[in-house]
Amino acid sequence: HDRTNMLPDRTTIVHLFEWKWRDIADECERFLAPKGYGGVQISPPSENLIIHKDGGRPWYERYQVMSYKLKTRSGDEEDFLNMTKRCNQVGVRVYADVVVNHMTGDHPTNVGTGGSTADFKNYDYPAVPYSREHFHNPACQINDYNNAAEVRSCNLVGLKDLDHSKSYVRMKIVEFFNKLISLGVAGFRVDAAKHMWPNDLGEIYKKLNDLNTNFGFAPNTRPYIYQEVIYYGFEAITPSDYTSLGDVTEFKVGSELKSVFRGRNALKWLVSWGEQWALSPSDKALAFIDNHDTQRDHDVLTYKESRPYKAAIAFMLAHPYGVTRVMSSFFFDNKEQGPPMDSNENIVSPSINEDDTCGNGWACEHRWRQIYQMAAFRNAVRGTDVDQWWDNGHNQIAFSRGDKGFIVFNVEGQDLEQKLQTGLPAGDYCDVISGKVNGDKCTGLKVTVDDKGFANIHLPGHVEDMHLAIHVGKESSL
Ligand code: QV4
Ligand code: CA
Repeated sequence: HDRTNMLPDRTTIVHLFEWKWRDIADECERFLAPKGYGGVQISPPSENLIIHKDGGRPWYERYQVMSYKLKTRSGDEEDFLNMTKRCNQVGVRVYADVVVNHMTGDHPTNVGTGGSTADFKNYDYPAVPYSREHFHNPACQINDYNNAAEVRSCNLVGLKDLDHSKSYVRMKIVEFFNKLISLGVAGFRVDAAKHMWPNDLGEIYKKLNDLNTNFGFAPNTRPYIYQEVIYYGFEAITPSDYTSLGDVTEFKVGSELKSVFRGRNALKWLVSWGEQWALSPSDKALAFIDNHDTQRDHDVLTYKESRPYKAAIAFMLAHPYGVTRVMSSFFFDNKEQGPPMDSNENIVSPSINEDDTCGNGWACEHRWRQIYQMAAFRNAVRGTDVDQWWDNGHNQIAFSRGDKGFIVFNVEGQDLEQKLQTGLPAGDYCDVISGKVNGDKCTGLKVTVDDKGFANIHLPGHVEDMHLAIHVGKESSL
């Protein structure tokens, strides 16, 4: 077992953004486990403020906390337990998004998804309970990200900022985390970690229970903690302030690979991908291409730009750097738009199409063949290093992962036509990007590796995907 608490042959977390707990349970059984995904990051399970805007329910209401009751539009505590039981049963771990830096902002209505109310002007949240003394006082707003104290002790976009130096506040948060541990989670995504003092977080983490052995965890297993610390350089607070406490989200993975796969930075430079690109240490990093914030607010690759997006995800999953997370979205035009809902404002479940994709407004990137088969690639090559690096000096590269897998990218208009050393045992392999092994038939490109490990690779410049990938376990001569 590694620090993530995933099964030893699994590697990748899917963020099922705004999914309902019952749907996640179904998805663990029918798709995530069979395809080899290792975990799922869920939306915040704590009761949130109901917000109506432009006739809808903006997704961000879930980041305005009314109480630590487990009642949201994703489900209640019974649904939560149903999810953790069924997901863990099939070996898929659950990571909860925990929002504990703050409660809500000021708002004209004050009812939560669990029926709790609050008096915002008086900082009164009776369902926790929290009152004025539990928040930073006097209140201030974050304006200057070069001022660490302001970033940590003032309000983030008007959200009332908890004072974690208070032992009572820490205790309430520890109770909340331990409740989730008792219900079978494997770890936490700590929202807005940058806005909390590392020492206070350390005190909280120390008091967390070991994971619940009733859900298949070994005795003495610690929760996997990855902390949201946005950093692109040039700020007072750095991810390294938090790496002694747990992992950190590495936002530069998405920003750097965006430039590369849009053709604005040569692929050959990826030979030194990792810490040499000023990324956090690999054994402390949660790597991802986009998340629910950056897909709305930043110029990153998303499902909307699918060709380079799939290639960037493939590179991330093929490379040993970090713990990897894949985003799974609902379609949106307006950045505040919440998940698909019915006339009673209940979230609508994704429907599942014949070809594995989703309907009802869900993008389900994790179900795209080019993505889920790369999660399986990562599982197959785990424990190996990057080897057999090849590049054409520009935007065509290839590398192996030991003798387990081999991947090629062509981000140039020109065709790639090369005899390359794959590092793989001789055989006929089925490209997991252009197709898949169906019975004993390969529906995509076939790549024949000779007994010296060489293969003739032909990757045209303008085909559907800019990459191809083969790995052991996916051989097929038909
Ligand atoms: C508004 C004004 C403020 C004003 C305030 C007064 O903009 O200037 O002070 O009213 O009350 C929503 C609105 C925001 C509004 C705020 C308070 O968008 O306009 O402020 O509510 O009512 C999500 C959204 C936010 C949203 C928030 C709460 O992204 O827009 O704010 O939820 O609903 C930094 C942080 C990083 C953070 C990132 C977004 O370092 O930690 O910003 N990322 C995480 C989550 C993110 C979430 C939060 C943190 C907050 O990933 O989704 O914010 O929990 O980079
Ligand atoms: Ca804070």
